[in-house]
Amino acid sequence: MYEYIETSEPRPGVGQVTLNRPKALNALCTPLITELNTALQAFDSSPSISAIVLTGSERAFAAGADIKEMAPLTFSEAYTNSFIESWSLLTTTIKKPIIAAVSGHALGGGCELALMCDILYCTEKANFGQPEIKLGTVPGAGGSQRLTRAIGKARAMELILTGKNFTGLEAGSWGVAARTFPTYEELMEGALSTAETIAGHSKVAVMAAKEVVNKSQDLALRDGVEYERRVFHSLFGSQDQKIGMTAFAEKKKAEWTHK
Ligand code: CO8
Repeated sequence: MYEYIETSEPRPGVGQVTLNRPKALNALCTPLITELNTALQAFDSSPSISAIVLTGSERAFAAGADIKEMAPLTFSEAYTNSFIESWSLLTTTIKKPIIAAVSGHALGGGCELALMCDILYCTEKANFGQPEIKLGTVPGAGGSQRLTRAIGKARAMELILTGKNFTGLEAGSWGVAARTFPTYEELMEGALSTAETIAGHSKVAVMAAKEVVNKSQDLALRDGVEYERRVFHSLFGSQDQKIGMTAFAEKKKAEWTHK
């Protein structure tokens, strides 16, 4: 069905998208991004899926946007065709949480794709970086903004101006990665098991939780707290809030209706 990605449902409630363009180290050509968006939208609207894992191979999560595709692009082509705008679907439209499981190279657009996800897990040896400066350009899919928010201006400026890479261990110690793992197998087990834990909760509450946490990146604190309270109030209208709190009071396991 797909040429550049694979999809599967490896655990109950969990959808997995695996970037699969091994000859180009999962370089993110436009058809790959189109397939990725289609797969993410399918999982987002599937009633049986509650959480998504996005991964690549052991060798490469993604080695960046496709340099060979970009090399001949002109300004007017990029501008009039809104080049890379479709990448932002992951951050604007998808309501279910996405866990990036990063092993190997996550460079340029690959690093940016991982940073767009809601939780980032990686191997200790993962190879992150924004090397665009070495290609005569700058990050174009949010790297200068998301990396800077994640690790602070001093480190982000140094990395983006030098084009130097950073390791998975550094990503963990700087707070880019929520967890790091010694091996690829442990990484995948960790990502799938976290996704399964999330999928065991009320889908309505999970989607609302993703929404409010992400708002903290866009809104001032006072507006964000107000936004959170509105969403919190609105969840009193869900069946799952009644089910969850009643089950606690009755010392029973909550049986979610996801409504
Ligand atoms: N684009 C296209 N092809 C690539 C890319 C890429 N980003 N990365 C690797 N490949 C290809 C290589 O050309 C090679 O193909 P071939 O066998 O036909 O020569 C194949 O993948 C294997 O690569 P290498 O032989 O180079 O493998 P190595 O193990 O020696 O090196 C590296 C691995 C270090 C990852 C190396 O391939 C490399 O430096 N790649 C480029 C990394 C990079 O600069 N990435 C940033 C790209 S710019 C970017 O992402 C801007 C984002 C802007 C927003 C998004 C816009 C869409």
